[in-house]
Amino acid sequence: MTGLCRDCLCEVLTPSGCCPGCGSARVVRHPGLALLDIAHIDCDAFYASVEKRDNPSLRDRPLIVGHPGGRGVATTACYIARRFGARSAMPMFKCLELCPEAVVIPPDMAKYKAVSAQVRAIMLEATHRLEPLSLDEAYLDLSEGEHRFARPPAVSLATIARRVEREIGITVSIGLSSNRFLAKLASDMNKPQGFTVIDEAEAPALLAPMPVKRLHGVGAATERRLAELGLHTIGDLQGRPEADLLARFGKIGRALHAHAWGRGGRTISPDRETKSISAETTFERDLSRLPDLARALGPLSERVARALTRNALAGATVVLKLKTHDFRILTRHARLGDPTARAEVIAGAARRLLERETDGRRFRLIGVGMADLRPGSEADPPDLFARSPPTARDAPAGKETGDGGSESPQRTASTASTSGM
Ligand code: TTP
Ligand code: MG
Repeated sequence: MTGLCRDCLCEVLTPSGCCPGCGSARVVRHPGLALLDIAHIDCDAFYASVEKRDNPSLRDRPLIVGHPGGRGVATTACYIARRFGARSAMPMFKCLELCPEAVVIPPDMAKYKAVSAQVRAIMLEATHRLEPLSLDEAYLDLSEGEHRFARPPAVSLATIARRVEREIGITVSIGLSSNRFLAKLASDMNKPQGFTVIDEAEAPALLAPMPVKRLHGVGAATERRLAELGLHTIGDLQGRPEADLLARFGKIGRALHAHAWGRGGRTISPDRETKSISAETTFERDLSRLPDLARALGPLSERVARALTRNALAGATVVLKLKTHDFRILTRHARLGDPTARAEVIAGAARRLLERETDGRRFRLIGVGMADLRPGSEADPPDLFARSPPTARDAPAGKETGDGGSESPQRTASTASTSGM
């Protein structure tokens, strides 16, 4: 099979043009269509698409999902709003400057979670080798399973897209390749309603003109370091020997080299665990004084503690996140003596981290998170003598990145997340 009609799902043998069976123009053609089996599926403008589905009068209007009037970021800009330059993760005020006629709707997380579960259920019918990355995206390994020989992976994927459209009323974009990195890159290339196929042979030429930040793991800091070496495009990276990148960047250098040539891992981990739980808030105005900043820690720690308890987890590392007035993100970590799920312990450690950062700088956002997660049964062993605060063996090294770095700006106020690819 080299061609597939996305509407009637039949094999298309003609080298170009519409589907001879149903006349649809939505035909995917690629020589590797029958062979490639690692996919990435990502819903299009997810929150906005759900809102448009539920209120058809919004369908042809620019829509931004976010808190109106707030200082936070837009969670989603629909594709109409994107024509005006508005983007997901852009500050709300900027989105509305670019697209003043946009309708703004506050997010309804419970609804998006329910839709996410429905999409996931459809994907699970194609394969149980499914690794969700967030509410609206997942990797799928279609190399085995009951349908593998009866149906090529591409047919399973087109079926998923068609069912999501017809049964749930939103659209997805699909990337099909031989590894995770290329599959994710592919799903992003022809949004919305894309179905993009890339094989490893064509990857180097396709990647060469792209900026290095398209590579997984290249945030603002790595991008700067690469730029200092004159490495701006993926093609520039392809020109460097692996040994050179390894010497300069260690293990990351090896991964950069592999990804630049389109190589990457294939392993899909269906049972990937939650790696961190966090909550954050954007202030009405920038704050610099410790008492003002610290006021947010209690409620944030409560939210984190509740999420830990809900998931029967405890955390051994407290993470404080701050965003400076000029949008730089700082993260600081404190390892606890014992894992905890108690809000006051989390807040105490976060406060000690905060004390070191309050030197007059102005911050627009603060977040508290827990990493190094363990089963809840390991939390808070009884302290026989006193309820003294736990010893925080603070890890001195923090991470500092600019916006657009490996850490995404305020995606949602509370998140349970897994690490990247
Ligand atoms: P994305 O898949 O990054 O974006 P999207 O689905 O809105 O648009 P695209 O078509 O480009 O995939 O994120 C999925 C959802 O996650 C998005 O609808 C809302 C939420 N989100 C946030 O809450 N904050 C953010 O900063 C971003 C980027 C996304
Ligand atoms: Mg999406």
